[in-house]
Amino acid sequence: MSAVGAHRMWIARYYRCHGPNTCLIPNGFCSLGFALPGVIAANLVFPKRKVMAIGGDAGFMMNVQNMETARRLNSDITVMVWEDNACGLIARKQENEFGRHTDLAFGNPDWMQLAQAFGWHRHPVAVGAHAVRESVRYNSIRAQRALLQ
Ligand SMILES: Cc1ncc(C[n+]2csc(CCOP(=O)(O)OP(=O)(O)O)c2C)c(N)n1
Ligand SMILES: [Mg+2]
Repeated sequence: MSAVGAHRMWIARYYRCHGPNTCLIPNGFCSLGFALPGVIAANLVFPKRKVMAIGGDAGFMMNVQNMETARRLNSDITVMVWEDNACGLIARKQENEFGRHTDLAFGNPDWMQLAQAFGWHRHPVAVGAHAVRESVRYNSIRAQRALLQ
């Protein structure tokens, strides 16, 4: 389950689907904040499948309250947040168009405290494809609600 932002471009280009309808990317209206409620819904529809959302920090924070929904529904999900402390895609688009961008930076919460507050497991991911792969594998098996950052 992809959110909307710079990460979406990477998912669309590089994620290898192994079956139809197994990678959902919001197009058209491209609603920011789609991924967390989306992956909770995916887990409700397919409770036995491993489901994961990847999103940016702006989109994740837009619907952060659904961390409580996931806890209440006992969702088995993994959520990876790509943190750049900005609306990255918009900054990039504005730079391409105008050579500069407006004030698109913001601060984030302490992810550890956020995860703890909502009863989630949190895991900082080291840089590199191998580390990311291992972290996703480990957390999707071990943790019921994992927040990877
Ligand atoms: C409801 C809504 N508001 C605004 C937008 C426009 N928009 C598209 S991407 C984006 C920024 C996304 O930032 P983030 O989630 O941090 O992802 P990043 O690009 O930094 O990876 C915004 C504001 C949108 N798609 N949907
Ligand atoms: Mg961002």
